[in-house]
Amino acid sequence: MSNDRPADLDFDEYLGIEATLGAHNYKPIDVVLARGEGLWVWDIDGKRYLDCLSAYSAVNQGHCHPKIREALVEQAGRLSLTSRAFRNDQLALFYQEVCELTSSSKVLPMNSGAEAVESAVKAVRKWGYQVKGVERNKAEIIVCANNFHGRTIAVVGFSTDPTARADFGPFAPGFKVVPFGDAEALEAAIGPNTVAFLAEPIQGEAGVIIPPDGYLRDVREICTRHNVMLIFDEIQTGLGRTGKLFAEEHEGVEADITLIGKALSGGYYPISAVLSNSEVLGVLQPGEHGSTFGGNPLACAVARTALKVLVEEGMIENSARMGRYFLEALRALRNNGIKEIRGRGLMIAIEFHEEVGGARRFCEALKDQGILCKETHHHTIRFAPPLIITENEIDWAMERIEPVLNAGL
Ligand code: IF1
Repeated sequence: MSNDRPADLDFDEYLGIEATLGAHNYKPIDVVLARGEGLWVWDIDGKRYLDCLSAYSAVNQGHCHPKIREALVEQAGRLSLTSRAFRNDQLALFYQEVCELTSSSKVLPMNSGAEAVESAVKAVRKWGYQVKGVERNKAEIIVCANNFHGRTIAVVGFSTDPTARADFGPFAPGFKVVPFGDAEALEAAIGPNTVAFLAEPIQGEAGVIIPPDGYLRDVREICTRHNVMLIFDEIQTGLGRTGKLFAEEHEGVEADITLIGKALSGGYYPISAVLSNSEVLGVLQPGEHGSTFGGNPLACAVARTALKVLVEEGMIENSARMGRYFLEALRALRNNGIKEIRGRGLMIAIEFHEEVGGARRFCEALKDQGILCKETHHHTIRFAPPLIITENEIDWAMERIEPVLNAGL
């Protein structure tokens, strides 16, 4: 399918202007995309690619899902933004539908994932002082090594990635780091001022790091026993990515606070949310927290439809089935350059041995074969296609992945 309209610039002009006028805070794969539909995106020359990144799991529903687009356009023609100085006719409906779907009883709507993380940090600190009785300005939150929770100052302040932290200090105090996957280390780190434990159920940016079986159950039990709030950041793992609505469900546990974003709008609009209950979010009083766009009617209308199609079109179940199929196909690859293939649902990664020399060149070669994916932490490729992928399309991808991996190793 060709583009609906000719590109305004040619490839080199796009790259030249970005290099000159844009901050160089990314090193993207050099493809200039112009259109997206479902699994597929097209560049300015009309070349088609299978998207195996899904905008870092923000387009789980597939690119430009027609029903989400329709909701966006319809609402955009009626009312886009009121601020929270007034009420609007979409927010309460979003609250009802997201709470029913996620078994939550209180919601705080924000815009980006990092804002949801920051909002949860503020709420649990206030809960610590006002409910748990922690000494003021002494609240501690425990996080995991190799975490990724966003790019704001407080959040990068508790990152263990030197690249994310270098020369951005000074940072906010009140955070302790423990190894991911080690429940005993968590318990040992809890003190009288601990108010919460914040973790991704599966670490995404770290390279799809799946904790040992039972870890989520263990941290749930430890947090309950010590009256510490358990916060799961499901901004990337949530909304079907791992084959369940939330990754926590793989161990049958329920966090006190669940953070969502990204696919909450199917890639159409920035919206995130802190999902919890009155004990935690009830500590926030008028004027203590907010955001110009938080809970706006356009975001809420889009999110309502994004959640609806996720469930009604069986995307969560498909993620589980196709994840097993994709993992099995990848594990059939016989390459001694591959260190590990891991994943849950359609959150999959291939880690290469260091001597292979990095994963970027495979992403470049796969791009030439019509597959878009992205390396993380140098030696790992992530595969995270939209949750609508079928066996035929995975077969199509494998016909290209195998020769690229074999040629390069
Ligand atoms: C970039 C990474 C992924 C997230 C989790 C919170 C946030 C993210 C688990 C913050 C965001 C994005 C950020 C984006 C690339 C992407 C990413 F590589 F940066 F780490 F997915 F792995 N919690 N992840 O994954 O949400 O504020 O971005 O809406 O910074 O380039 P956000």
